[in-house]
Amino acid sequence: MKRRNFIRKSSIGAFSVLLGVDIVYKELMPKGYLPLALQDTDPFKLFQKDPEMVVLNDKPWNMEAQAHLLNDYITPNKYMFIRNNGIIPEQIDSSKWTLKIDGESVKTPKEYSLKDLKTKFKSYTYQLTLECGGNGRSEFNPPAKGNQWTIGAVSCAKWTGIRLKDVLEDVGIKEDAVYIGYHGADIHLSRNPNKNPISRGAPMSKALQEETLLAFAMNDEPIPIAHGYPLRLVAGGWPASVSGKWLTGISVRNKVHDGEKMGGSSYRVPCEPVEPGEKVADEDMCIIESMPVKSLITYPKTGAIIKNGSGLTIKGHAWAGELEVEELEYSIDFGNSWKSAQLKKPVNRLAWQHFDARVSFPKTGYYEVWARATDANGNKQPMLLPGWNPKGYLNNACHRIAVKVV
Ligand SMILES: Nc1nc2c(c(=O)[nH]1)N[C@H]1C(S)=C(S)[C@@H](COP(=O)(O)O)O[C@H]1N2
Ligand SMILES: [Mo]
Repeated sequence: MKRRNFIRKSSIGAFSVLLGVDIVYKELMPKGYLPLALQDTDPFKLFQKDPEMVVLNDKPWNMEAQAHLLNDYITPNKYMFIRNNGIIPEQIDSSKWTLKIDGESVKTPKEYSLKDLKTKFKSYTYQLTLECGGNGRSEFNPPAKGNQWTIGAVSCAKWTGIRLKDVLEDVGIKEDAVYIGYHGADIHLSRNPNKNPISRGAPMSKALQEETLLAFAMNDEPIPIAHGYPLRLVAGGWPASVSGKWLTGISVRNKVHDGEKMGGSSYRVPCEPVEPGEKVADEDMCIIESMPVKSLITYPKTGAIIKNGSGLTIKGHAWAGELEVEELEYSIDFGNSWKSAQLKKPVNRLAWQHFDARVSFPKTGYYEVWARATDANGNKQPMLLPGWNPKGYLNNACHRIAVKVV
């Protein structure tokens, strides 16, 4: 890791952005002095993330949770994965922040200040599941390039903001609108100002949903810097790459948005299943929309030791993109037989659902507990790996934990 280089290249202003606060007395610091928080430590972890979060890359910053850290119904800031494609904006002045709505399919482009957005439109709060399309990538074979996410690139925080649909209505959109694309203030890794790290989007049907927000708060506080302060598009249930951070613009398009990471194998999978390792032509790739049914056992932590005869209560969450999860089953015999867990309804559409079950084990020994969710259309999670695809997206295999009964 070349953290030192990263720090030397940045300015004190950028440090403050990373820390989320101003460095008081910065003008009194000896020349060339590097504050402790910016030396060998990772600024996200020191004040914002739990030390148990796993850093996958620091250029750009990417970190994931471990299953047992995600036990809360509402994911707290410190356990939320970070996925950045570029460099976090180095100067953020929320008093000057604007959102521009433009594109072929708006009648007249319009620009709003943050204050306009907050005062002109009604606010809503929803808990929304955000899962990176590449969550679970590390299991694919042949291996797929990219962050080697295991299971921790998923969160379900509480987001507060205004409806994108209310803003689009205020601007006035044309009948030929088919897609929206977002623009963020982050910086390309090459620092070339003409390049965008990412600019993705979604069809109008998703853009106009009640739960699709322009959010300014997460878990009742301003959105943390790493998660898109001061404004973020949040589209729950779809690959989290649709939820643009540090949002400066939305383009309403008369065709499928063609921004960075909308084409090739980015967030796209073969429309029909292929052999592992097979080359797939561009026109045979389809954009990922709703995420597949999935679940996570968040209690106990894998490796738990249980006293014989005492039994165990397992806990976790299940989610299924646009759909509700209908059933959650668990198995202690490697998937030979399954029992139903208790599954709660979601607090709102697109929020994950909690489950728990009282598990008993027949005798001492090693066991694995597997969880399998079924969505409202009857789709079940595969027990092991689902279909291979070039970038290793959509791994919704059953989550498993190991336990020893002694
Ligand atoms: N502007 C911008 N928005 C972005 C990204 C990014 O790099 N830049 N990454 C996307 C991807 S791929 C994911 S998975 C989510 C991660 O959100 P989080 O870091 O808040 O968990 O943000 C999405 N929005
Ligand atoms: Mo992602």
